[in-house]
Amino acid sequence: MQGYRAATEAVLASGMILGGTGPMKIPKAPDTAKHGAAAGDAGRPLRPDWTVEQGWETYTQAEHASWKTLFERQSLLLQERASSEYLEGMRALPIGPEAIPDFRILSEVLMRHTGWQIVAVPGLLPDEVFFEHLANRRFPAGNFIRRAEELDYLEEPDVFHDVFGHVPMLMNPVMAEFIQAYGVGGLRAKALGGLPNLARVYWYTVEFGLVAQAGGLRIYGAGIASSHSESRFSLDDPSPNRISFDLERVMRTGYRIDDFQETYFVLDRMEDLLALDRIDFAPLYPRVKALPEIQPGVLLPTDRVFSRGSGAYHAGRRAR
Ligand code: HBI
Ligand code: FE
Repeated sequence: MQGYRAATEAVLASGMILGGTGPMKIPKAPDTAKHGAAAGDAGRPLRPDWTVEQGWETYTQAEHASWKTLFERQSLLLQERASSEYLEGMRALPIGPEAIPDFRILSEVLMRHTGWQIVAVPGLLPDEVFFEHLANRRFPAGNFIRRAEELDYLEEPDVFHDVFGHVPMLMNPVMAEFIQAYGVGGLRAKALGGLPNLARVYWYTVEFGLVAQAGGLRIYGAGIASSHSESRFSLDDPSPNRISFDLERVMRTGYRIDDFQETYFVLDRMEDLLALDRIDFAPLYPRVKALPEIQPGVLLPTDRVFSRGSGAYHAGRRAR
């Protein structure tokens, strides 16, 4: 995931669309899009919404084999670690080890359950293009799969991250609602200069969220669910903090783009995300900007702590 985080941050930091007031310019495909030249789509001109054909028929046996390896080792881990909503979504979907799923078939099932579709994209999208899709219940999924030599390293969100990580949660009505609201809110946040703060909410929920369930803490974030190492680290390692989700606290908290998170935010129940849809974020942006930023590893006296981290992992990384 490291590279994916860096790439996401690069899109955010590039400013190519942030703060622009003129007519919407569609930026050139980032250079990294060459990694997204999947399944026979290389060189095809981008559509204005950046979608491409998935090109399902042109995946190679080796690509399906990478999917199978990733699927099998991750399914095993998630049996005991993923939230009930994730596992339920996965059970109801035509996703298995045999082959990379066909987005047309996934979309049919998703559409019936929560009104979402999957559209194929070559890699990271500019924020406004990404938000526009989400606001219309289209989830952009990378159509390429990471190289077999790099099963643990990700330049950009690929089909395994997007489909294995995100799609099961899109079967959940709460998540279905929340991600659409994020798309709408994202378009607004840009105009208000609040995108960096709003992006933290997405990061610490949709990508790296934990939820408290009967058996203990469970994973619902796609960045964790699709990562072999982080699905263990986030739950089992003594190093990270695990604290209760609090909106303004999260909006003030930086995140790691290059490594495991130092702090994970825990929901008491998935339904708590729905409260965020009803909040007007506009007055929150100036308020959280006026308060000090919180470093990713720091605990506050006001935090409700599930587990206080030792910090050993990141301290070790800093010492090197
Ligand atoms: N594009 N394809 C894709 N996937 C993402 O998760 C993504 C993106 N573009 C921008 C982005 N994420 C984030 O920077 C926003 O959520 C802020
Ligand atoms: Fe993601």
